Amino acid sequence: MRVVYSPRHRLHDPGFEVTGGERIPAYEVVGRVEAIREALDSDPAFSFVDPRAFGLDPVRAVHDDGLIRYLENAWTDWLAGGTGAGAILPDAFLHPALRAGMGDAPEPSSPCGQAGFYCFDTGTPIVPGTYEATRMACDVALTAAEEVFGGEPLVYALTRPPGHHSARSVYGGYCYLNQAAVAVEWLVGKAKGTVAVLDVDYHHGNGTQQIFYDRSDVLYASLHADPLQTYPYFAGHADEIGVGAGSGATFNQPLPAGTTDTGYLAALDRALDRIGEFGPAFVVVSLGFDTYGQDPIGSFALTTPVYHEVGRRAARLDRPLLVIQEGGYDVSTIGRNAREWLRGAAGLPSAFEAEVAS
Ligand code: OKP
Ligand code: ZN
Repeated sequence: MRVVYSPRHRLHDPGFEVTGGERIPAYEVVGRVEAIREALDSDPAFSFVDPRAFGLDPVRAVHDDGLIRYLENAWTDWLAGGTGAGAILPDAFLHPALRAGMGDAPEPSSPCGQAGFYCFDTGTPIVPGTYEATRMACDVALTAAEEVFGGEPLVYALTRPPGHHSARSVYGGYCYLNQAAVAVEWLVGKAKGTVAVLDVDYHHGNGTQQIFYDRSDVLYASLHADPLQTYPYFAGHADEIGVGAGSGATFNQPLPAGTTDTGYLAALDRALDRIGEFGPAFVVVSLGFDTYGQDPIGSFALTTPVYHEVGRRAARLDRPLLVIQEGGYDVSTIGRNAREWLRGAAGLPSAFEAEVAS
């Protein structure tokens, strides 16, 4: 199985986030993707491929030009603004109620104001290499999409930062550009057919949902922690089903804290049934391992063997699978969990069970 990977994800490494009123060490670290790379590198079932450059057009197809321009220039403008801070985080947000009944606010020229105009949380700092890394994540996902379009049945885009929280014109949730959405839109254009997204990250992919909410040619199906209790808080409810032509093409299953392998697989089967009925030309998986029982920010109780089974069931859709890495923050287990998922999807036996038995 081909794995598209670039070491340039390392350019993005803020080192901290602000969560619940505290400045804490970042969960979204370089070591996450490096742990996965090492786990796959030791297994001859996986071969690594370098990304190719696709330029900005596929990114422009899903993101607002203002957001792209902001991410490209944010660091230079921040330095010119002279605050001296080593990372960009907003100090005010464009909360919709602030302008209720008053129409749209113009984009500020102040670097801090711009950050609040384009960002929705305090967990997603911009540092000097952020734009290059998020652009690279798009090229990695697009290269994997091209391989799948060319006939590969299963390709893995080993990306960070993640992307599924970034919407058409706003970023957040450790995400900047939404590489899964970029790849989906590219595949829709190439295939002149439909694409389904299976989002199995612990968090709801509010960005991907928003980008395709009115679209009948992209089904978004997600299993995630209940947004009433869990980030991103404001999207991912079961009654969000899409709008207009896209009505019925969004399928959310919020799951309770403590969700076990059994409960998870039952929800997965409902999502897979929906995808099967939709009959897409391609399936794009937003893959997260923050559903794992030991994940430091998740509340589910999944075990390593279930990832092999989830991959196996996704492959039973019998559609080409483009798998894109999103979250998962337990660096000590993310490598083996990813290897299990992908081996399951490839129809290969579990490597973990063999290791436990020996
Ligand atoms: C990105 B991905 C909870 C804070 C949550 C942001 C989480 C972003 C997850 N106290 N912070 O979906 O894995
Ligand atoms: Zn997540």
